[in-house]
Amino acid sequence: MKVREQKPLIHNITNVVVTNFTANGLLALGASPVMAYAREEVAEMASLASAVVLNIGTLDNRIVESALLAGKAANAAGKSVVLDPVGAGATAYRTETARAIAREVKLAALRGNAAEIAHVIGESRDIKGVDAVAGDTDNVQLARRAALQLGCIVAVTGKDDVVSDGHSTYVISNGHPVLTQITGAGCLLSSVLGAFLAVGSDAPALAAAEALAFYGVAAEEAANHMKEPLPGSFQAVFLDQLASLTQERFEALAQIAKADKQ
Ligand code: ATP
Ligand code: TZP
Ligand code: MG
Ligand code: MG
Repeated sequence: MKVREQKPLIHNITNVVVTNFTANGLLALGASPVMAYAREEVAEMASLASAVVLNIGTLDNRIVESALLAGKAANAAGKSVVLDPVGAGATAYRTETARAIAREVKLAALRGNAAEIAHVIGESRDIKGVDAVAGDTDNVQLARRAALQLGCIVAVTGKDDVVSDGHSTYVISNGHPVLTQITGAGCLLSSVLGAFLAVGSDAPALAAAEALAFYGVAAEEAANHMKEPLPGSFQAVFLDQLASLTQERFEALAQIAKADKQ
């Protein structure tokens, strides 16, 4: 696994809920996390890093300013930027901020639940705080539309995940329902996606699909190692699986299907 070999430095500007879980998850995966928020240093840190992950989970004006500075510095240095638009659609401030970042920063990837992605591209969907409300939305078409509109990879996650760059689209059917009981499962996934994009690929949309599948397989394996996958102990076993899942086991269990008509 290239992330374990290259140990990319991932600069996260994230929320106060998930900071520790994100850092530990990236370390378990084999990447190197750093959280840096001050406007005096974010551009420098973003240029040093292999990828920048921007997350608006607990935003305020200083964070937004830092996110824009870091995103633009990463663009100038040719580093990948991932945006997690946590809660876009829940409040006008979140929606506007996510759209402003997507407008002003050249994103490599946007990752969120269906409601968040829909709101970033000016559509509407039900959202409850930062959590999606289950519905029968067509996430394949949503991911395609969003990717074409924003000109980046879009990952719409939920029971099944969809990754699209507007041309190639993949459906990933790995994962485990207990992930919905862990705050930060999505936020950590956005940072894991940043790590997979940071190590470079000829086919970034496929690399993004592999990031989501790797995460989902690690969750399945963790649950299989437990008598009962309850949220508290699952978190620890899940981190263990991010660290120990082998390439062979991953390839045997990954469920990545191409959604495009052949
Ligand atoms: P939300 O706040 O709506 O839960 P999120 O940002 O936490 O969104 P999710 O969509 O929950 O992100 O995705 C995080 C991980 O959880 C992904 O790997 C996804 O595949 C997985 N996941 C989410 N729901 C399920 C489910 N019902 N069954 C299996 N895996 C799931
Ligand atoms: N409130 C603001 S950010 C946050 C909460 C609960 C964490 C959301 O994390 P995730 O990964 O979307 O579940
Ligand atoms: Mg969640
Ligand atoms: Mg989320």
